[in-house]
Amino acid sequence: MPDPPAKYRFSIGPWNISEGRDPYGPDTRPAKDFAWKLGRFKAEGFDAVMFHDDDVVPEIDSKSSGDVLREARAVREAVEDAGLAVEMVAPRLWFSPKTVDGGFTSNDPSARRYAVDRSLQAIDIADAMGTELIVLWLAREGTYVRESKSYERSLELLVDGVDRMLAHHPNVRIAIEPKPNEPVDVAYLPTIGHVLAFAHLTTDPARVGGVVETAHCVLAGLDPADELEFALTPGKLWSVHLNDQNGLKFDQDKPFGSVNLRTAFDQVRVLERHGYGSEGEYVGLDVHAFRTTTLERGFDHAVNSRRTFLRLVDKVRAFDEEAAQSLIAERDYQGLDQLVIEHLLG
Ligand code: GLO
Ligand code: MG
Repeated sequence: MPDPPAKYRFSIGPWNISEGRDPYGPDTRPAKDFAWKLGRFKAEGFDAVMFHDDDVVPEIDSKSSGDVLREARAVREAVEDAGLAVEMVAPRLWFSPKTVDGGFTSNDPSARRYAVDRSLQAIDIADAMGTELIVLWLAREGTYVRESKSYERSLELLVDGVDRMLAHHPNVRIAIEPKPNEPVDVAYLPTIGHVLAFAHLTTDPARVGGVVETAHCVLAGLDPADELEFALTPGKLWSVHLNDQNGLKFDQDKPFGSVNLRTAFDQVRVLERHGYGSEGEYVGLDVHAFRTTTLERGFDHAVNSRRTFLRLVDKVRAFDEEAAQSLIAERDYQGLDQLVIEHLLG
């Protein structure tokens, strides 16, 4: 197993500085422009930016492919000028009126074509921005009404879509981000287990991996550390979206460690043990400010998540593994449990 990197590198998306809107009320903070966000990212110790295709090129569907790529190159320059890198590009397939019934798995063939075309264009954008990593969060690929679609047919359509993406560029790597629900009732690829099994249905499984997000694991009733390690073991964890989630409710994207510090410790521990980051992977933070947050504090959730991660790295490195091993050998899991708690209490 590789050693953990001497220094972790962090990524964040422009959407992680948001305006506080929820389904019940409007914005609570004014929007900040992209240049301001880049400045904050750099100043607060971030190394790379995660992008949706339309974070790179707003109004993307109304622009020619030449204009899209020109704008992408300009954004790359701005990112590099700010001293940052581009981690990944994700096609935002869930906003368009065309994808109300899903993208790749819509019952409408023109929606399916749109999803594939837009995903291929996202690969061109990634290429222009100097990254090979595409993140695919399949937000609307699932059902509200089970009888409306066949799972088998939907899997075939998803495989076909991903195969076309793989064929589009010889170096592209597709990291699928599983989530069990929201916005759909029941998603087709709800866990990292589904994602890695799915990878083997495609023409080039070596170029299909995963992104694990803490909150999505909690929503699936699973342990985020186990989900991370399931992908780490075969070398398939190509990014992470660390955050937190208070049980089974709407997706919260809380600061990392803010709900369950012990689970956060366990997540950092598996990343450390597997040398995550030593192949250039970033620690992505997919976190949102609380609606109550003021503009002045509008990036603290990200700064705090990064700080908590680094403090937990110290905690993991200072953990008394020898004491843990001897308690394990005695089958004294009660003692082991308290060892972890005392360690976290400091
Ligand atoms: C939502 C997802 C979302 C994705 C992002 C990248 O639940 O976590 O934030 O990570 O759109 O595709
Ligand atoms: Mg995410």
